[in-house]
Amino acid sequence: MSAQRLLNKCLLRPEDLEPSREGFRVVGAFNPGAVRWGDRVVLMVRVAEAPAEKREGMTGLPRWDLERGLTVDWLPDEALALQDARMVRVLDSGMLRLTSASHIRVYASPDGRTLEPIELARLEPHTELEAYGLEDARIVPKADEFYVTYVAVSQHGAATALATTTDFRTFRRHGVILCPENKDVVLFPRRISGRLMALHRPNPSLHFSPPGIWLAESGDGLHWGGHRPLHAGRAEWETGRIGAGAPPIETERGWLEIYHGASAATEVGGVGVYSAGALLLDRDDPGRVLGQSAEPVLRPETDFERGGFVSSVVFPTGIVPLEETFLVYYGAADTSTAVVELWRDELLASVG
Ligand code: MAN
Repeated sequence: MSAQRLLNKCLLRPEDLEPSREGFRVVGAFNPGAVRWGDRVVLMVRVAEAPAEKREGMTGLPRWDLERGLTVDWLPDEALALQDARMVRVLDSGMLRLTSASHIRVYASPDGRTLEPIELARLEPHTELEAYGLEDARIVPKADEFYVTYVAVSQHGAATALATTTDFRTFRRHGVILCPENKDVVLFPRRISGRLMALHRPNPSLHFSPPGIWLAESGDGLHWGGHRPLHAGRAEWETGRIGAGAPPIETERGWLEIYHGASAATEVGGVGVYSAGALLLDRDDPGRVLGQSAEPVLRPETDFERGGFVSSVVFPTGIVPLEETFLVYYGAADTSTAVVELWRDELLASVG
């Protein structure tokens, strides 16, 4: 049984935003990192753009050029094979390209429940390792600053990079911390036995097991080791794809992690259904899984979750604890940013 949804609404849609360049359209404003910041909630939203222009028999593939910024490579349709709405394969080279390129825009919500898209800052690709975009920020507070992990995509693959900030206006960028292909990296909000800990999701090309969530540790947040598998999806709804979602929240019973899982695609060019589940990890040794929700706690149900750039996706990326509830921020259908309020007790009961 899915969790009861208290407040549930779409906070931001592509049509609320202006493209960053002429000749582009915003196709997604989704997968928001979220964190409490004083009285406010900061959202770091992934903004995906695609070429506005249509050319007969051609496909425009966006890319960030180090000198020119957001630009388009036009390729003849017959040189490409469509993988799904998100990417194509270039037949000559066999390599993948994304059909949209993302960057990250920063907003502050006064109450976590409403959003005026007044931009505080923008993170755009600025290295070769970011040429296909910046995606899916996750934010945790650390002493007097915030750590932001995000996906850096390029011809070298999808890697995870780290940025830090104290004010959400300027960011210090530390570069790639986990090499391709690795995304869905979320840090634990405090050190455990003196170590920084992270959940991550390596995606090997040889599959000896279904994709899984791993645990890693670090002294400084830049150098990671102690890698070990934590949870591989075994239930039907999480065997296609899996990954950490929102940063773990500490409760009296352990770390509560809201993650995503996708069912396997049923057709070529299809994408499985993305749902959210809950895991409970030991407080002192998060490598010990204490419980898992038998069923997803959220499945795509509303119109904005079922229809969009990729249909049937709920993709949790941020969480803000309140007294008896959590505000969970998520991407809906790879298109919009949404929030849902869930009972804390119900989530904890779901993990057994
Ligand atoms: C997957 C999806 C896309 C994303 C690419 C690259 O295909 O998560 O949204 O753009 O990976 O990270």
